[in-house]
Amino acid sequence: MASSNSTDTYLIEQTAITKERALLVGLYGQQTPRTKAEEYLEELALLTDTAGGTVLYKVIQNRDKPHIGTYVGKGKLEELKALIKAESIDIIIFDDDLTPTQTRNIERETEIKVLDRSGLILDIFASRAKSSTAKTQVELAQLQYILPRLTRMWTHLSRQKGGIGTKGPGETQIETDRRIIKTRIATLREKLEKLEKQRATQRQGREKHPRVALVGYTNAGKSSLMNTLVEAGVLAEDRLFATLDSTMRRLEIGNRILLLSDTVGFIRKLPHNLVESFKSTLDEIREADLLLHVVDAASPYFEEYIQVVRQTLKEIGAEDKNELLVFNKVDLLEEPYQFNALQSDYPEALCVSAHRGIGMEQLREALVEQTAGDLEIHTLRIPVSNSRAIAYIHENADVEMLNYQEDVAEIRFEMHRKYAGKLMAMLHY
Ligand SMILES: Nc1nc2c(ncn2[C@@H]2O[C@H](COP(=O)(O)OP(=O)(O)OP(=O)(O)O)[C@@H](O)[C@H]2O)c(=O)[nH]1
Ligand SMILES: [Mg+2]
Repeated sequence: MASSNSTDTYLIEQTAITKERALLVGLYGQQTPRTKAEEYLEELALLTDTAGGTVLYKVIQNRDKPHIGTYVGKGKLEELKALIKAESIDIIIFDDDLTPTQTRNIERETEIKVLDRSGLILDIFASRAKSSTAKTQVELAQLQYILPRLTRMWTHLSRQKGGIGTKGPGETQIETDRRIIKTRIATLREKLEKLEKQRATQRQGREKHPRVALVGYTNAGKSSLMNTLVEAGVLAEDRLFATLDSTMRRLEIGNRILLLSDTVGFIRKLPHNLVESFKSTLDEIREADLLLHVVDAASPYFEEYIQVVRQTLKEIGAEDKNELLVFNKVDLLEEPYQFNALQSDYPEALCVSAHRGIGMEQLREALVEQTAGDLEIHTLRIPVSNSRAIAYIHENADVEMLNYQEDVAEIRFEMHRKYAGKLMAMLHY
């Protein structure tokens, strides 16, 4: 922070090249202490930067609850208007979600673009989505976000899609827009269902190995860790939400094969629509046998991040999974006591550095150990006439030995326990 011109307003930086000159606004009070509110704004600034904007000012106001009509109070809004004029601010971004009324009022008063945290996160997701699935998921989330907020911000979009929804008799523009959006939402849902079916087909045959999903707060180093473990060539960047698509790779450790997936990072106040729309990406997490929870050990806020990740896992119905906690970036810990404190506070966790390759051997061992319970070794004698059961074993297990003795096949294999029930049923026919 370069200087402050009032107790609540900070000048962040004055850069020569400015794209969107942004002003960030948050509140502190009984529920959110000032230091917390400042930390949230810091994160909002990172998000703004990721979206390509330049943060000029951060403003926080002492208010227990947002003003029902304008989020900040009347006096503060006047101050903001003056600041916007004086500094040619292009966009004002709020740390909490705004109601449609608040958005409308603030837009009218300030005459600049108004965005809230969810809207900003959606923008970032939209600009980063590459695969067809990610693009579809983001568009669905955006439309669900826009639907209840239809104000004049939507009118330019409906003009773009002019041909699709011609205005029916007696309908207002907003009703027409709503209809267009609802139709589009239905189409996107159908498309996602189709993509989901394709994914399920591609997945067949890969199921015989235990699955491990990398989860964690955004920027914790999940993709970097995946790259170090399997040389996956996944994009890792000092940006929020570098990863939107899940990537799956085989990880061979000794004679054990695991399937490792990299997934989208979590963040505080992740928009609910986004979590819902990313269902198929998040399925990788729900279907995993083990969650490798990556934590940025060098972040002063890592304890809160752990809670945010666990809370989000709960929201997506993955809270009962086995979890292996891994502190990454330990190369950045400057003092030995920081390292010791981590180890005594989280004795079950591992300390690693994806960059320096520290702790990789222990991590590999832990992965084998923690997924071993999912695999069972069986030796069976099966009549060769039961070709269905034999084929099922070949498809879903690692066959270690196979001997044919007249009309019986003796077979030893390692199989995930989830297939045992179905195999037993086949053997009894
Ligand atoms: N010093 C240090 N930096 C690391 C380490 N691991 C990752 N990083 C850096 O942390 C940043 C984020 O890494 P990513 O691997 O993209 O993190 P991610 O968890 O996949 O992030 P998202 O996909 O955005 O959720 C990058 O700048 C990495 O270079 C580490 O062990 N040490
Ligand atoms: Mg990543």
